[in-house]
Amino acid sequence: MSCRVVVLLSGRGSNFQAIAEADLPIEIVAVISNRPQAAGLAYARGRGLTAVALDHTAHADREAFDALLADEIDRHQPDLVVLAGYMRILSPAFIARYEGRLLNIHPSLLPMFPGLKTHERALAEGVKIHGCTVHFVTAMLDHGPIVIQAAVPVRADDTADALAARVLAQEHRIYPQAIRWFAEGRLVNMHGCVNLKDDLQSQAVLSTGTEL
Ligand code: NHR
Ligand code: GAR
Repeated sequence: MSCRVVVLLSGRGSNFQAIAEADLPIEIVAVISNRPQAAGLAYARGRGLTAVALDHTAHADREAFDALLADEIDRHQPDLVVLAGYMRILSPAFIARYEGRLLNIHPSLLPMFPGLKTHERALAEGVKIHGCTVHFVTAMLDHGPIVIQAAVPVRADDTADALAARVLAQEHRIYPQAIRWFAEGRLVNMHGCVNLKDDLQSQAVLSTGTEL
């Protein structure tokens, strides 16, 4: 029985595309966007997937919109909900309903740079390493348990766009990996930290303290 996945997005959908094109043991049962014009929805339709637009601008209050969103998600009975460039903060009631089966990809090495404009802020701080993080979503914005991260160098002449593109290539690598682990039942949450079940290599690394 394969893992039923609902994807939430707001825009371009390149992370969704990377997930859809990876050979994963999942079934994408619906793609939902809060923006009707999102390119990610058109891509979903082109692949013959169920694509749903739920326009948040038609709903004044966040809780009411999130309740409609949850009703739509639940129609598809997902095992996992993935945020792939979903740009709306989710209310606590929504998070409580999906906690433990809700993943996000964030374009920074959390806990550095939670929130928006991460690449601009990384350049402004002069960090030499930047990257991306897949984490379980909790009510505390961008602070849920971390599943996997990837790092990229920051170059002296970088622009936010150049840096974003370097990070994005890594997002497209680590998000499918994290979803594979989830689908295989290999992610174990230990006191707010995620471990990988039966990961002999990292256990060996932990026991010797040597780097990979
Ligand atoms: N919701 C909760 N409760 N917790 C998280 O960790 C969440 C979340 C919703 C989305 C993705 C996130 C990111 O990876 C995410 C994580 C949007 C905003 C934001 O400020 C912040 C973080 C994230 C996504 N959104 C504005 C808002 O008022 C709208 C901005 C816009 O529409 O462009 O919701 O960074
Ligand atoms: C990605 O870089 C993702 O990490 C980021 O938005 C981009 C979406 O691109 N997410 C956030 O900033 C969440 N606040 P995509 O639509 O092409 O996947």
